Amino acid sequence: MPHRRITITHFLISEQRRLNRTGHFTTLVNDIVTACKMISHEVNRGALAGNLGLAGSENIQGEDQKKLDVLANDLFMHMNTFGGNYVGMASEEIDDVHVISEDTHNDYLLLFDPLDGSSNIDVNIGVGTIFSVLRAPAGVDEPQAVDFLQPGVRQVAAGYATYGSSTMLVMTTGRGVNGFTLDQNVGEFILTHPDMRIPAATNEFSVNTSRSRHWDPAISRYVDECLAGKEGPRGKNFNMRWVGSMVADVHRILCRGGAFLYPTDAENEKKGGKLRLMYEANPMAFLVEQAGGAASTGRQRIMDMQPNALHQRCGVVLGSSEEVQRIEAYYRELDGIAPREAAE
Ligand code: AHM
Ligand code: MG
Repeated sequence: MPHRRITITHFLISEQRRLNRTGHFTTLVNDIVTACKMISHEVNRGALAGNLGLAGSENIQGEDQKKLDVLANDLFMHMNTFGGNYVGMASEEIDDVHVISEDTHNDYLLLFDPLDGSSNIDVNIGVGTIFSVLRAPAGVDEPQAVDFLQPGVRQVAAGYATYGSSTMLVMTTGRGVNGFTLDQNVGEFILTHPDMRIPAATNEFSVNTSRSRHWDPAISRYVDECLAGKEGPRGKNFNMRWVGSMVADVHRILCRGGAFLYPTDAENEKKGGKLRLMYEANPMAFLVEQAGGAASTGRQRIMDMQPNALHQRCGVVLGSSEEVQRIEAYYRELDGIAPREAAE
């Protein structure tokens, strides 16, 4: 019934009442929500607003920025500055931390990838925004990069907006994962996917197989076994999906399970991998774990990693817990480490 719908603001207020908290955090999330609505609008207008194509600049990682990368970054920074919730921000698209000097009640640090999956923008495939919120260390009002280098277990909130066939916002504050769909007519995110859960078992995996010649034997073994299907060691057929926008691939996994792999390999290991720990791996790991899944580099739980640089990259293996554990077991075997049961 339309009049019984729960908006994201109402959802946050009821959480706030239940946990006896102040409204501070609700205003913080509201600014993220508004920024995502504005980015959604710009992504939707696409070519009509002249938003497609290159911006003619490079980001810190030497990647060509798209016009929408730059626009989304500006929108996200602007919308989240005014509310006075943060002492600083860090973005995949900016070199250094952005200090917010306005004298307000700010306690938090915001990290984000303003437009994930940029290579899909110009071909009208789903893209998204990923965010992660950390508490600023006590007494810090002019944060340096080191203040952001907190392990993922310290995140107080994380989520993403996906600009796909509909716009959704999926988030966690450490008490499960909830998904909201943007009602474009009303301009509100409505709770449509309460308590999202990832099944422990799956028969779907997600990996860019064009990189298979660079993979570690542990990843090759896992994928080969999936491809062998019913006749192979897994004894069942697997399906494969790779959108090439992490937001879209992880969203599918939160909806129906699966394993997502972007491992370090022989070609990307000098950079540490492909995906960014602070803007992509940690927030997605928080969501996936909160939904009952697992998130690992293959050798270590992602959220336990001590970051050493703002734009650090890492290997990512996440999704249905049985698959992630299987891949971790293959890595242990490769590294000559005793299986977990025997080691503990
Ligand atoms: P981006 O943040 O520059 O868009 O890069 C991250 C994206 C992920 O969304 C996606 O999983 C991956 O890069 C795709 O990489 P590839 O093009 O190698 O398949
Ligand atoms: Mg990205």
